[in-house]
Amino acid sequence: TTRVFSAFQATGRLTLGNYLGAILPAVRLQDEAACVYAVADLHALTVRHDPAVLRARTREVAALLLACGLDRSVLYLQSRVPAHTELSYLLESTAYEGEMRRMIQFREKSAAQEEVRLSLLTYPALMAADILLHRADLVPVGEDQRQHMELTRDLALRFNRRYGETFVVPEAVYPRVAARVMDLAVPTAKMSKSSASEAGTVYLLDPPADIRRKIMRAVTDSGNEVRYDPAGKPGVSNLLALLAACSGRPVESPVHSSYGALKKDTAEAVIEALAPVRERFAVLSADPAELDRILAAAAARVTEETSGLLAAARLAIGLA
Ligand code: AQP
Repeated sequence: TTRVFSAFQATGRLTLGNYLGAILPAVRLQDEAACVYAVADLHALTVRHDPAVLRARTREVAALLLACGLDRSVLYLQSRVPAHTELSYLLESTAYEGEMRRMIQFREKSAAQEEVRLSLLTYPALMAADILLHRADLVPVGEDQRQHMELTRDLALRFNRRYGETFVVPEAVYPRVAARVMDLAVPTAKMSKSSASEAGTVYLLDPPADIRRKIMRAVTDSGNEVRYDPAGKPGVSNLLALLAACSGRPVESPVHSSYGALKKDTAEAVIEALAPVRERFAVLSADPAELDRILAAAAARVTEETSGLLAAARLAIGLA
């Protein structure tokens, strides 16, 4: 059977970008493959954080992923399986410093901070460890992870070549539409959890009125023609992609006579897509003990199922 893995950082509240770029594709893959998903709480330590907030966000992200429909997969917390950090070290010892410094995400995030944590630089090694630990064939991710996915494949190939066949070389799967959801207020920047622009970011738990307001105020382009053209019309194209992804219809169908009509349709489609998520999240939040039970059982299972791969990697690299 095909094996699927992906992870979601607990750096903030999950956004519509996370949902369309990775969560929805991950939900769909459950029908055809063995799926394992993680809340990447260790990755959340790569930028400034507040311990109490991280703990709360981690649980929120886990409950939200279940509410989104990832309830037919193994869902666990990354930090509960120490194999991730151990394998990450072996991959840090496979990767080169220059490779890490070239990563766009590192360059962008480090430029925006005064104190850059060392873990932000080594982030791609941990991400590669997450994926390779599970011998994943497929990794549903958004476009922003393309460079990290290529590095993951490079590290797997390099390790296999040097030390013997150990890792499965994974393939990324990007969604056909909405692989890169843009910020509604700044349509040339990706919508992001840790973005300063709350007005441009739709969070999965936003009440319908907030979603409607954010989309109705979305920055559009000059002119008035509704046409899918990401380079020339980033704002309008972003709305068309959101509408298509949320309604399951092709981009540019139906045809819209004005930006206003497009915004209205998009807002309603997004609200409708997220309504069941909000409802299921409310039910799950009422029973925190059940969430603990699910996460603990999953971590135990993952620890057991990944011990063989970790042992093989240790042996291959020369640890006695
Ligand atoms: N704007 C986006 N459009 C499409 N997909 C997206 N993803 C993130 N933003 C978009 C995808 O969501 C998955 C989980 O992302 P992550 O938690 O690993 O963090 P990220 O990629 O760094 O995304 P964020 O939301 O911008 O988080 P922060 O602000 O913490 O960096 C990934 O598959 C990602 O591609």
